[in-house]
Amino acid sequence: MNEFLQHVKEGLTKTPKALSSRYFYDEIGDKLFQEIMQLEQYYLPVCEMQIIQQQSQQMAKNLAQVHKKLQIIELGAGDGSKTKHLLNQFRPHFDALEYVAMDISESILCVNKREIESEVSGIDICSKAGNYFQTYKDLPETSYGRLVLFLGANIGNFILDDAANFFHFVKQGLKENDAFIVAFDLVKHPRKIIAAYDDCKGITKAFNLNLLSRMNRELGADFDISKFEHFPFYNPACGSSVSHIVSLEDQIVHFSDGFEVKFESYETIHTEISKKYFPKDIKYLSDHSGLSISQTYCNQNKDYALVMFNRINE
Ligand code: AVI
Repeated sequence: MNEFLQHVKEGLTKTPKALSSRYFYDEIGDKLFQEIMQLEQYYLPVCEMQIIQQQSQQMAKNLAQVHKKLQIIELGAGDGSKTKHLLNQFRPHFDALEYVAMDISESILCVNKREIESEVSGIDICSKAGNYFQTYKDLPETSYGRLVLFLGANIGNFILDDAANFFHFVKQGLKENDAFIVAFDLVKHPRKIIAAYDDCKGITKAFNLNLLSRMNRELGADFDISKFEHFPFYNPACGSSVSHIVSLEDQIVHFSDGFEVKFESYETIHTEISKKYFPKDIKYLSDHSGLSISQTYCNQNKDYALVMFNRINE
């Protein structure tokens, strides 16, 4: 059975219903996400860009003390619009630089390649489309030092224990002195967070509801999108911003293979977690993975951080 269909059947028959946010990213979802990244209310890219522009030199200098040649692997690379700035600042510090972009979306990797090739010179570029749990595992050994990048606050799309397992997984591909840089959206005023996931233009709503349209397009479902609502909320006690799709009435949705799903009024599908981090959560990831925190690079507001973890001798 098609992987998406299998996931949908499992997710829509359990209680409460849930689908993974990784299925947001078809071609339409990729475009909507690029629009989200331009929104003023979606503050994350601006925070990250500020750190990349002002502190990439320092990151490169720190890494150049231990590696002359560097392979940079970016997991969930997206369109490369921020990474190109980082690569340009890294380039002069190394004898050789290789960039490997990994993303589930083949179409966004094409954008990434175009962007990096046209704006960064003197580096080797390669892209690997697919689930990065697979593509990262399949990477050949390298004599270069390795830096794994996980930007865009993508780590927030894992619950904390899954994030710890992910750290453990990344560590398997690192040798001594290799590094892992992770972008964390830190806890901040709850209203600012809520606004980022419930923007006035309704782009985030369209992004969330595209999951229903995608099931219509790819699985022959008959979701009537107007009978569902986008509903995000934020729990400041644990830093979890979660998004749901709410059914506005009792209804049955049919799929082309005969599968049917019944929704009661106001029943929800959980579609995404976007966790905001407390410092203790970052320490938890370090403690549970054995990757040590070597540097923290913050934006001016100190509410977004790129943290460098290192694999040290055990
Ligand atoms: C990709 N990820 C880090 C985004 C986030 O903030 O969780 C996806 C997103 N969802 C709604 N807006 C943006």
